Amino acid sequence: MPESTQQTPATPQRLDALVVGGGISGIYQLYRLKELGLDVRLLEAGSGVGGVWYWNRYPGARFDSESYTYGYFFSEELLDEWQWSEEYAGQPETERYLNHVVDRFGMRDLVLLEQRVTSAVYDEEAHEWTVTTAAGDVFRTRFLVTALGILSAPQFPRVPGLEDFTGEWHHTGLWPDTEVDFTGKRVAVLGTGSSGVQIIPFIAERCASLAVFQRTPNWCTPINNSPITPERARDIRSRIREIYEATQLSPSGSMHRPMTESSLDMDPEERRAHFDRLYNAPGLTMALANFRDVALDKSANAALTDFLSEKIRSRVADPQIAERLIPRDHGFGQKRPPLENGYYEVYNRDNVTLVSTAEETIERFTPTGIQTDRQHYDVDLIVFATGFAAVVGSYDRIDIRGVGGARLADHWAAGPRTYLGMQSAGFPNLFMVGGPQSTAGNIPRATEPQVDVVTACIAHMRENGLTEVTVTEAAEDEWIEHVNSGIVGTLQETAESWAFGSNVPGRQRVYLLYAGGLPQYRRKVAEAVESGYRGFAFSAA
Ligand code: NA7
Repeated sequence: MPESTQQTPATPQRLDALVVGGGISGIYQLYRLKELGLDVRLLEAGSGVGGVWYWNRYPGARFDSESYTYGYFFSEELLDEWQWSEEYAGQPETERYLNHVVDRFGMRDLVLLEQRVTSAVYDEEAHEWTVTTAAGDVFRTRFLVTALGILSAPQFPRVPGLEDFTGEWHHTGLWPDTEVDFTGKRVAVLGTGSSGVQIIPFIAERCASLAVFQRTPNWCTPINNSPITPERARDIRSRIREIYEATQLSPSGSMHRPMTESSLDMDPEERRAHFDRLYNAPGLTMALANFRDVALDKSANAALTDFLSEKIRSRVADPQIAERLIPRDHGFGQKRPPLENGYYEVYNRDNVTLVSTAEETIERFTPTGIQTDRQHYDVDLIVFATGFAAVVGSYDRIDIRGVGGARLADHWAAGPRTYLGMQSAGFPNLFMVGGPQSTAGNIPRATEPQVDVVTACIAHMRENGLTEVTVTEAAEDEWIEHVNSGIVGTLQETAESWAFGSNVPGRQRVYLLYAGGLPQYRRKVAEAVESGYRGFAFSAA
């Protein structure tokens, strides 16, 4: 008999729940559902766990949040045994931590690697999702939880010719597991967001020459990182519950809270001294523990950007280069400010050139480098630090179909529609953690309440013999109105940033996150749950 050319469909693996995404939120969700006694698996596209901390393994990648506020808080034993080596730990340490957690809590066998989900289709009769991966595996699950990450769909410039380039190229968000050698090479970096600002000093010290292609400068402030001594580690451990409580009161889920005083009421000298203290303080203090009016009032913001412009001028020797590094299109905090370590001094080196793509347009990549409308840059290696199709980009990569075969992409055509950032109408039993219209900031603290609610909701359904949970369009409308009310009138609203999808050509400008802060978000979620899952509709088969 001739061999059949038809592929035998894979026999679906049946599960109670499936988590998609093996980053910090997905791992926590897996832990909680396993604890609940569910037959659960986690699918991860990478060949290791870690999410952002797996994919972004470029040199210089590190936390912007304090290490000890980023980790998990669900186990006293874990808190006892894990000590972070630095206030802002580097990527390798975070990846080790997440692997440690997976092993420590017996989750390794529940994680299926190199399983990129391509489609998820809801079966209305069975109240189950059919999930298919690029590897051809098929899963049937009652509950589907997506923990895809808000910055996980890498974005490349829409410039032709990359396939002709004969050198090496890498995206910071797809960095290889093997060492990239910059020694003696002519390198180009495109992009000066958080990733570019972290990797550029590392490359500059090693390469023969570096051309940094900057589209828009950012307001970068020093990270002021330091090692955590054993004494400091003991102190942190003794205060860890207090630290956790502080994260719950902070809008960003961090150690920081904005000051209520007005900066404009201050004497200019006093205000300057205050900004100087923040500049020399660690991490995102400048962004998150500043006067509240800096985020709301143009003149308050201008006082700060004047201060920061002077800092840039004092650190960059060539006045013309310094001026190019000063942002003109946005104030401080309107876009996520990168943290830096020696970034501005890079431009004092003889082997570094700053190319402003506002003045000099990139026309194409060539076999030997980058052609602008002014000249050709001969390079051996190109680094794309060009960011991500944020928040919804990772959902766009999966064909998600709900009731009646409706596509999630169509439901979200005019911008994401969710209730509490956790469910979309017409997509029952599908939960999102760290999805659109939910808080960002310190991600594990932001997604923790969502994971806890998903877990509680599933437990509630199992206890009561319920097979389906969904939300209404009215609940979505209410949430969207609430989301918009948190961003309207802020200075953030007027800047072009990935939080509005502005970095993706052709994408409708709509706010993708939740600006109301973590305490308010937690309150909203708690209110919904305590009032009997208001906004959710349950049914039993
Ligand atoms: P970001 O912050 O989105 O930065 C991407 C950078 O790449 C930014 O400077 C962009 O300029 C630049 N970019 C994008 N497209 C181009 C083209 N076509 N040409 C030149 N430059 C370009 O991503 P990161 O990875 O740095 O950081 C992501 C988040 O990680 C960050 O917000 C923190 O939360 C941690 P633009 O400003 O769009 O003009």
